[in-house]
Amino acid sequence: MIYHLLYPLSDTATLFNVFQYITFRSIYALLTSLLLSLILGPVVLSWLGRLKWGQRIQDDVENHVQKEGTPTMGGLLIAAAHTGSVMLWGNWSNAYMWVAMFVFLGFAAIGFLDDYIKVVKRRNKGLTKSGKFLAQLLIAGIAVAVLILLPGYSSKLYFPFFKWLHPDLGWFYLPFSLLVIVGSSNAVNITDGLDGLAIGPTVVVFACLALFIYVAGHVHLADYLQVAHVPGVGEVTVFCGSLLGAGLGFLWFNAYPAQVFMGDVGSLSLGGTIGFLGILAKQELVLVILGGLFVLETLSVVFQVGYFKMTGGKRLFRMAPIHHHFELQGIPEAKIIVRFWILSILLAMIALSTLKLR
Ligand code: 57M
Repeated sequence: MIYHLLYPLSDTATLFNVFQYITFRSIYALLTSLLLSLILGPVVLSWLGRLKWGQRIQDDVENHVQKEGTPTMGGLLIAAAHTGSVMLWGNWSNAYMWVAMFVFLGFAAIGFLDDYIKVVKRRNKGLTKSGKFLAQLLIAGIAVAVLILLPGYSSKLYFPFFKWLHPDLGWFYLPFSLLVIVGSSNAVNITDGLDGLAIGPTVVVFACLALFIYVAGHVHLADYLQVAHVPGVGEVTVFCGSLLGAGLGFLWFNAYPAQVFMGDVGSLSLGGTIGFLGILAKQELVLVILGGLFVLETLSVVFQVGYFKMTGGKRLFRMAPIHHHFELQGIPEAKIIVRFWILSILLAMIALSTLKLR
């Protein structure tokens, strides 16, 4: 809105030219959503508390029992701060921005419904697994179909390290992208089991995705780094900046010991959006490195379940996802969290280095 109101004034005063710059608006989108979440945080927390929308805790990990009743659905705070900031700083005529918003809010709606059934209706299971999965496929499918139909977006798959290799997947790009988006959404959800464990790496990932998307949208930078150029996609950097700010604002309250959990409304929307932004930036494969922490958490569950079935009841880890394994080894929660953050920063650096490696 600010872009549409103030940039036209650059005809009368050149100072207003600054509102056309993506970098400028991304930084202010970040600061706005951060400020919004810090201001709204206490209000949302006491509101969730008054409604008694608190987490019910399974007692299989002993030191989680004390977390009983912690307000959940804090993802609503992220959604409010992010939406407000994007509406203020984004260019409303950019189609990519709207599709990204559709994915974010679509996945948030699925998560909200799941949380609502679990927390408010007090039914343990929430949405059925298949219902949740189908809804995720539907949102992701609509978004990717729109993307493929947009002029300027290609269904080619770009490989890191081998920059000359980019086969066109055609309509096969659709199921491939669905796997990326839905997989990413569920991977972040699985990781969200300790205070700040999901939001910390998510913020790191958004910072890198902002850079990847800016490069993809910039004709000269994309050409220089030999990565895919997607005309118009640079505007989504503002969207990334805003999510980064909203994520940091949420971390303020979710940092150990957490005053609020994000709930599925947060984890599904953030995860789905990470997958979608990776696709927008044409960095689908680099996303495996960038979001490597989420991949490792998911693999720990896959291996745990597989090993359990193969050996007729033996366990590979004390408990999966792997953060529970470390907890049961007696490592303090705060230490596990910070170590996982360190790992996610290292992985992000490796992912960024692919811009220069070939
Ligand atoms: C979400 N939810 C947290 C909170 C958060 C197949 C299997 C791997 C599925 C997995 C599962 O259910 N994952 C989905 C995990 C829960 O957090 C809520 O859920 C939201 C995210 N969806 O925002 O609302 C608990 O996590 C803790 N928490 C924090 N701080 C936070 O900031 O401490 C969350 C956020 C909260 C709180 O205690 O209540 C969760 O872990 O339940 N299942 C599991 O993760 C279970 N693992 C398991 O059963 N492993 C088996 C097999 C199936 C692989 C095995 O190893 O043998 C664990 N779940 C729990 N305890 N609660 C087991 C231990």
